[in-house]
Amino acid sequence: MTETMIRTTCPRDCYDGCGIRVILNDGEIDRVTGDPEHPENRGSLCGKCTLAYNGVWRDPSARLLRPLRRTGPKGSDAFEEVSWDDALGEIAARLGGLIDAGRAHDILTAHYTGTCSVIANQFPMRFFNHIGATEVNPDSICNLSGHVALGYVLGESATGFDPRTAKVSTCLIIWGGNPSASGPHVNKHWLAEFPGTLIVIDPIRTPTAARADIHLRPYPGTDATLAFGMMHALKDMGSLDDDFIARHTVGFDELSTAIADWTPARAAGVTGIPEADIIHAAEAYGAGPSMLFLGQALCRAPTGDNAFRAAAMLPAITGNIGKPGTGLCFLNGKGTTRGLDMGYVGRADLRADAGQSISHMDLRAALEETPVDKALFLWNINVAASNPDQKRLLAALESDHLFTVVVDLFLTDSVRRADLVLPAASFLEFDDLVGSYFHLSLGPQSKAAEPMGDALPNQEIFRRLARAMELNEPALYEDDEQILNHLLSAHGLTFDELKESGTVYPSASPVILWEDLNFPTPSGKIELASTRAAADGHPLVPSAEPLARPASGKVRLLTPAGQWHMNSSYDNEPRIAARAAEPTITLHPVDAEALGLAEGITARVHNEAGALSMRVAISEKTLPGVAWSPKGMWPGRGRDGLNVNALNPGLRADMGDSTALHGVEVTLESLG
Ligand SMILES: Nc1nc2c(c(=O)[nH]1)N[C@H]1C(S)=C(S)[C@@H](COP(=O)(O)OP(=O)(O)OC[C@H]3O[C@@H](n4cnc5c(=O)[nH]c(N)nc54)[C@H](O)[C@@H]3O)O[C@H]1N2
Ligand SMILES: Nc1nc2c(c(=O)[nH]1)N[C@H]1C(S)=C(S)[C@@H](COP(=O)(O)OP(=O)(O)OC[C@H]3O[C@@H](n4cnc5c(=O)[nH]c(N)nc54)[C@H](O)[C@@H]3O)O[C@H]1N2
Ligand SMILES: [Mo]
Repeated sequence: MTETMIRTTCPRDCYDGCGIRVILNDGEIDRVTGDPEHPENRGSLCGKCTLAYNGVWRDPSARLLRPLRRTGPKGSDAFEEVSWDDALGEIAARLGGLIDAGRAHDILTAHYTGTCSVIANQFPMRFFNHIGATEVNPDSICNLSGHVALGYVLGESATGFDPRTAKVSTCLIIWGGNPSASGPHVNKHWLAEFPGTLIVIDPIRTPTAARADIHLRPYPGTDATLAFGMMHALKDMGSLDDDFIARHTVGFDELSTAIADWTPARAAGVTGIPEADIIHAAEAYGAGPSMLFLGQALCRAPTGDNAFRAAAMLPAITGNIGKPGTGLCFLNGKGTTRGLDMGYVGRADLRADAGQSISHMDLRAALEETPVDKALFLWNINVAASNPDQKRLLAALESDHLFTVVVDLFLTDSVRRADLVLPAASFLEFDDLVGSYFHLSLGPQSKAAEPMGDALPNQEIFRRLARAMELNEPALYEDDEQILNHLLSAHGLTFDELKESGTVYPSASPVILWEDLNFPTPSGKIELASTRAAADGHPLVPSAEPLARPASGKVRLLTPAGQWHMNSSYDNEPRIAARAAEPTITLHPVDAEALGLAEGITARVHNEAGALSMRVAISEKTLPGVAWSPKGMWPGRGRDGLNVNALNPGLRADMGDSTALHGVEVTLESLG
């Protein structure tokens, strides 16, 4: 046997962007492992990807291999195999009918980050832009509120810090993020090597929080108050950078007035964090150079944007931006921080008009609204598992009036409710380009095997659909190689060269982002007070006001990323499903006692959106009044045919019509 190796990159929705080695025996994939030469994962892959990529992702009995047409009621799993020509012909006829009737906007497309490789993630939008479909705003299911909030403060949200500059930093705050699950190699290497004081702000004692020098545990929704308490302390201890404030910010006077009332003692009363810890954290951050890592959970609350804006004031008033070892990072965009022409891939300009867009918070209602004979096209997403108001959404997806097409690798709960199912090729089966949204790297996604069965990469599916619809726009047919080389030309690279080298850093030495301190805000400065926010109906400066605590008898339910899933992906990997066999809710001992709930019993967890039966676990890793149950289970595997999103009524954040799922409140009762 001859062993060969192909270098590729993990395209999951994860901070890491790991380097992968695919080991082949006589040309067949033998195993998928971490690349020892990759600077960030250094030879290992996380547990979940190791299991899935060497399990269900390469298991033909689990993968969708052929296009399928529904033959029984929606949700009954009655499908027959059909040819690509027949499947695409039927889809073309249905979509064409709506377009000819002047109803292109009744074709809804929802997609997100099932794969984050550039072409498979964006190219299909050329098709939907060209036909004038309604796009369900992708970020509204995840973090749109954070983008809007940072937009007011900095002018844009996808330029953070280069993690490589951490070497000279003396303090790092991770606020509302849990890399131990959401970026396992960021946690394992980058955080472990961080030279300064680590502060984690999270109600839950996650493994990342457990390794912190200072773990601040605010009651969820009180983060803005904490930020104000810290700003007050920074001012008291003389740690504000007056020169930086004068030259590079606007609105300090307004902010200063708001800070004056919020002594650390008062903030302690609201957040539940001891006053001394707030002062201690402010001291460490104020000493600097300091970094701020804004996790995505911080913006997922009914007052999340306000919290996001408030937290983003810290670097501005202490001058911790634009210098080595400083900055604030939400996400690093591939266009903003690596010069890739991302607009070229999805081509928003192919839209004849401004185009319609709705929020994921409104998807269920849009499907229920008349006219009900809409078309829904899902790709890179599993709305049946990930979206709010799950019970009603599943019912809406089962309507016979709706024409649904789903592109996926597996028979998910969304696929089970489709009229036509199109099998997608996996990342091991086609070439593409991957860029981490944390590290400033670019890696090749390299084809290591032929697509399984008749599966096709997303981009090829939409080229063929365009052909079936006889669309004339040449951009709908551009091939991958041309797109990849266009993108990489910014760095004088070809895709073949990238495949040869594996992951590269377009800039060999650490980059100081925002070094010129020119911000694309109306004032060109950091806007502590934002007239644009005010014009949009938001406060001029963020407010310290917390989100009200749940009424007595209720607890706040947090459902963040878990270690063994990737959103809902991997729940069909048997070795992962075995670890999360039962939906479990973790309560603080104080709540468990008050509610009369013992470890291991089943509780009915409910609110206005729905009800679930869940196993009770009891632990001090949560706070009193806070329940914890990571996302990820497929609803069809749950006892009630539902997962935690049955408990989310579709709460909205205070900006961007974006999800506020960490604002959910529930009541629990023992089922014995
Ligand atoms: N309760 C709760 N709900 C949440 C969240 C939470 O924290 N708590 N988080 C929210 C967030 S942040 C997000 S981003 C969303 C994510 O939610 P989704 O975007 O629904 O993510 P996944 O559940 O991973 O579904 C992605 C699907 O894409 C498929 N896929 C993978 N590769 C490909 C490919 O190449 N082509 C195609 N066509 N399909 C592919 C996978 O098999 C999978 O079924 O969930 C949101 N929902
Ligand atoms: N293993 C794994 N990795 C993933 C994902 C996954 O599902 N599984 N999902 C990916 C996606 S789509 C995303 S968007 C990212 C998200 O990853 P992160 O940015 O890490 O965000 P979350 O996992 O939602 O939540 C992180 C932490 O915020 C805390 N938190 C919740 N509410 C509050 C609050 O009000 N205040 C504060 N201070 N903290 C709060 C939670 O307890 C949790 O520990 O992860 C990505 N990586
Ligand atoms: Mo996300």
